[in-house]
Amino acid sequence: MRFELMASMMCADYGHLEQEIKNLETGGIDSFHIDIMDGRYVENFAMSMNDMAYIASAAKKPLDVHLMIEHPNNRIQLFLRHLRQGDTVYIHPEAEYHPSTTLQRIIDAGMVPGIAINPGTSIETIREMLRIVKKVLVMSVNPGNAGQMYLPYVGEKINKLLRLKEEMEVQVYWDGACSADKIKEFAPKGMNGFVLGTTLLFGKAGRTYGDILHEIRSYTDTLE
Ligand code: S6P
Ligand code: MG
Repeated sequence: MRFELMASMMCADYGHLEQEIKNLETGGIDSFHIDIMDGRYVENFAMSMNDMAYIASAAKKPLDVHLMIEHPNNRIQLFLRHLRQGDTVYIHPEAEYHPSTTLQRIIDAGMVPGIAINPGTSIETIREMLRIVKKVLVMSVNPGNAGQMYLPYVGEKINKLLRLKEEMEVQVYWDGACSADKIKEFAPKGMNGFVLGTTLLFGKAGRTYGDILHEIRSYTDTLE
């Protein structure tokens, strides 16, 4: 069963960022998840443009850029110019007056357009946008921090979205507190990928990224 694994780079060791990128790529990561925050849409400042630009220059695998910023349309070109064709950019629709305009700019620049939806955002409010985007990043924690608790009411929403994914031609990704149980439960239902942070991937002393990623991929081996 094929699903993508993305590394949440706000959880990486910034003292050895180049080595972290190499180790993740050697270990088999599929892409680098970049959490951009502005201290307004979310209270935190995690990563910013220079972090993203550095990772874009050092990584061979694609970037998966999660913009947690107000009015991304005002700043989108600043971000897009550092990215490569095929990288993904997610916006939060409630952070923009006209999200479809912003999504069109992402498409015009050759990037893959996505929306990130908060735990409290219902499918009904973003349903039309599913026709425009290729990917939906479902937040199972409120945006702003790594290391939070999974919010259980999100599970039913993900099930609903997975039932719509063929009709709407979207891919569905998990972001927040991603654990082994969640991958075992949702990968077989058609989830396309999972963002891995402190819960499963980072800060696991004595284990290589390769070992961890190999183990995660084996969760669904018996279900092939
Ligand atoms: C949260 C952010 C996420 C986190 C990820 C970390 O604002 O969008 O991408 O970095 O959730 O994973 P974990 O396992 O520490 O929750
Ligand atoms: Mg994220």
